[in-house]
Amino acid sequence: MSVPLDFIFSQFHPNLKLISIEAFGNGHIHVTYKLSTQNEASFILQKINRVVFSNIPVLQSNIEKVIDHMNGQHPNVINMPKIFKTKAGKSYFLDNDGDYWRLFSFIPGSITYDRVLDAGLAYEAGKAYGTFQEMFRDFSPTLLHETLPNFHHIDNRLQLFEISVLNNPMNRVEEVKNEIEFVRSRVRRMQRIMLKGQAGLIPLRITHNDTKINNVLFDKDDKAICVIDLDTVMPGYIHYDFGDAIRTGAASADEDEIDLSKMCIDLKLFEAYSRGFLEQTIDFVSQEEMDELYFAPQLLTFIIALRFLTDYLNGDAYFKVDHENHNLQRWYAQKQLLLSMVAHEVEMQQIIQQIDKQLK
Ligand code: GN1
Ligand code: MG
Repeated sequence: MSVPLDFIFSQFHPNLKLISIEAFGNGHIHVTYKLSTQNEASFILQKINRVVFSNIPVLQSNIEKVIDHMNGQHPNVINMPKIFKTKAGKSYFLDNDGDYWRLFSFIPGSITYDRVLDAGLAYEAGKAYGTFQEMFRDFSPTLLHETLPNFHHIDNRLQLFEISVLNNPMNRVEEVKNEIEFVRSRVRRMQRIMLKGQAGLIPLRITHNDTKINNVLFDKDDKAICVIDLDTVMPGYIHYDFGDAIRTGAASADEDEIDLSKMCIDLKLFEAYSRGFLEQTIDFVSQEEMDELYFAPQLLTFIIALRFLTDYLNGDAYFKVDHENHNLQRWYAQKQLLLSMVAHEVEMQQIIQQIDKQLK
């Protein structure tokens, strides 16, 4: 039997009484609830996915360091959610079922969007993730543990994919053999950023690594407050953050859109996001990094599409799914988005070059 949520909450706040509990957000990894209390304060309670994260104490210690670093050190960051400690002084609670829980404050009035509906929002999101980059510019990567090693490493993702194709645990390979060919035909191009990184042409930075648009908190006037979901803050290339944000922040449809005719890259949103992002980062982005920014959305859309397809082959062991074909549906939507980015890559490159020129 699962442990009651009010008991979990009492480990962090023994004297506060809960008045409501609701399932919250659209994350694919953890189980998230919003809790309200008598005194009107609200909280975010999460059951941490222990299949995905094998060392939760270390994960939590990273997050504490990241939040401490972000708090109060930049004029654009008004407030980060606070992370609470248990009576035992830990930022997580381990229950009798072996599940780990954590509690954050809910920032009153904050909202998230799964998709960007206008250029103003895209600009704000770009500013938020650009500010994140700026804040961690001088942060030593050695202070953070790598929570999910090789997370956006394309060769790692391809290797895991090929293992799933070979093992074929759900007998789904035959059904998707054209999709497997699609992946294999694109491998070479997708290795470019990794190769430049390995050659020392592109620097490792601290990156967020999960820059979905629903990981930005907005206020009621649609101004970005801060970025959340800090589980994957680790060393990475700037392209990982830029690319993944465009994947959800400049797409014309949801991540799992069924009607593929609705899915394309929206160049107006791309322009607005890029402007917001580059305004914050232009002072330290190198020319080599800048030259690959237009391509980064293709890489990250490919990587995450590949992860959805791999998870489909594995029987949906990683991402939460709403139905049997959900991961496959996500794959098709992301593949469509990738094709649209390829079709518009010259325009995307020109947009970056133009903003670069204007800001320098
Ligand atoms: C997961 O938890 P959420 O939904 O913010 C995933 C990301 C994927 C994303 C796809 C730790 O993020 O890497 O890009 O789903 N997070 C992890 O929507 O794997
Ligand atoms: Mg999230």
